[in-house]
Amino acid sequence: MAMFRFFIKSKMSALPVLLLALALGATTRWKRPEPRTHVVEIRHMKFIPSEITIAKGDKVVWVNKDFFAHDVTGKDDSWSSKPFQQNESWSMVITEDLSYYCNLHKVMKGTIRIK
Ligand SMILES: [Cu+2]
Repeated sequence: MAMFRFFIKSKMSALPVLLLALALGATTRWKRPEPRTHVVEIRHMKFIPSEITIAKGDKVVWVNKDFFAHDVTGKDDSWSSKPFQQNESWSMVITEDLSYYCNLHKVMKGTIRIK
């Protein structure tokens, strides 16, 4: 009888442990995916693509494919890359919606949106 009672007891206490394990497993599975890297090419005086939508914390890499320097500057001038040359790149981790342009060629514009 004592054996039987022990069996019931241990069965009961296994349930919360099982639920906890399931909950932990679910938390791990549903946590944010790893940050991704997105490439924006600079080619023929354009940012390509000029508009992208990404996840918060993703990185954007601008790669200059023109024969001359460009930069990436925030629309409000609060941040800027240095000018970078052909086949050079510059990157930034994005945490908010941004509009930017090239301060060397002000017609060049781009937008990043957080989804
Ligand atoms: Cu430029």
